[in-house]
Amino acid sequence: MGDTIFGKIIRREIPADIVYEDDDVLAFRDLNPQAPVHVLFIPKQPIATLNDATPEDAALLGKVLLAAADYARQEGFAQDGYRTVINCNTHGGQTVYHLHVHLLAGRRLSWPPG
Ligand code: DGP
Repeated sequence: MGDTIFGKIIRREIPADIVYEDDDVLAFRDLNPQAPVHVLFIPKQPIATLNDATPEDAALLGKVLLAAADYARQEGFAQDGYRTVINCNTHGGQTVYHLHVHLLAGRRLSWPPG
């Protein structure tokens, strides 16, 4: 599994605005925010894309999603709502090949995406 910029963030080799961490999950603010709140939730154990996830990763992926939902509740925007996105490969717009969940909030988001 190739290392990515997110591996460097996990290992504190490069800085990031970390907002949540537990044994399995790390969350930090996106460098290029697309909404007033834009946080990336990642498994510390890297999975390149959603295509690479296996049934053994089910609990880990669940933890990543639940961490995002907990964060939304704690930050007070769960009721207004938010969007979670996992981009996969080229057509999905994935640029960092360490699976991550985008959590976008703080404004009404348009749908469908472009
Ligand atoms: P995606 O396009 O789905 O692969 O999203 C990758 C996101 O990662 C993109 O929104 C920008 C963000 N990003 C890339 N490099 C860095 C970095 O070094 N630090 C932080 N905080 N975010 C980054």
